[in-house]
Amino acid sequence: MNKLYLVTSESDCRHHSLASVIQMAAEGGVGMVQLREKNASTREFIQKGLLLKTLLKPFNIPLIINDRVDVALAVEAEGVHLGQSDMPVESARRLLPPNSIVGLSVESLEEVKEAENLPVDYLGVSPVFGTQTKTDTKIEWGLDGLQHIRQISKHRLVAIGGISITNAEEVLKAGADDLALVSAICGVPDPKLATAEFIKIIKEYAIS
Ligand code: TZP
Ligand code: MG
Repeated sequence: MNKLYLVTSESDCRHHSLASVIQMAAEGGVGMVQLREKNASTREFIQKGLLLKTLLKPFNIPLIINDRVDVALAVEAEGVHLGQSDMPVESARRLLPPNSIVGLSVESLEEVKEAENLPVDYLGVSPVFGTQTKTDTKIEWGLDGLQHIRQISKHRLVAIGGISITNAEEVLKAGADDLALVSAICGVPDPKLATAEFIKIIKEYAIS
C-alpha cells in the first residue's frame, strides 16, 4: 500500500498549531507522521513527541522521530528517520525495540548502493525536487533519479521534496512507494482537505 507521509515541525505550520495540523491530517487519512524539530531543545522535542504520540494513537498512525534515537525511545515512537550524519542505522536498530521503523535519507548514488545492505525499512529520496522548505540539499534527484534508484534498490522508497498535487502522480509512476510532504499539508489553510486530495491521488494510482 502506498502511503502519505507527513513530515513536520511547529515552524512549518503556517495557519494552525502543530497539534491541529496533525489532527486534521490524521482525519484526512495520512499514513505516517514524522516529527522533525531542528531547533527545539531536547526537552521541547520530547514534549512535542509525546503530544503527537497521544494525538496519533487513536488513529493507529505510526510516529517517526527525525534524527534522534533518544527522543524516539523517550516518547515510544514507532521509529526514527536518520540522515547520513546521524547515528548509524545498525546502532539505532540495536537501541530501538524490535520492529521499529528505521528510515535513511539518501543524497547520492553511492549512499543508495551502500544502503542496500543496511537494515533500513525505507530510503528517503531527498529531495526529489527543489524546495524552499529545505535548502541545504546536495542534489535534486528529479524523476529520472528516482526511477534510477527504483531500478537499483530493493528498499521501500519515500520521495520527499517539492511534492505537490500536480506532480504527485508522476512521482508515484517514477517508483516512489510513499509520498512525504511538508508544505503541501502544513502550509495550507485546510490540511485535512489537502491530505484527502493526496490520498485520492494515491488510491487512484494504486488501482490503475
Ligand atoms: N528533506 C528533503 S526535502 C525536505 C526534507 C525534510 C523538505 C520537503 O518539504 P516540502 O515542503 O514538502 O517540499
Ligand atoms: Mg537528519
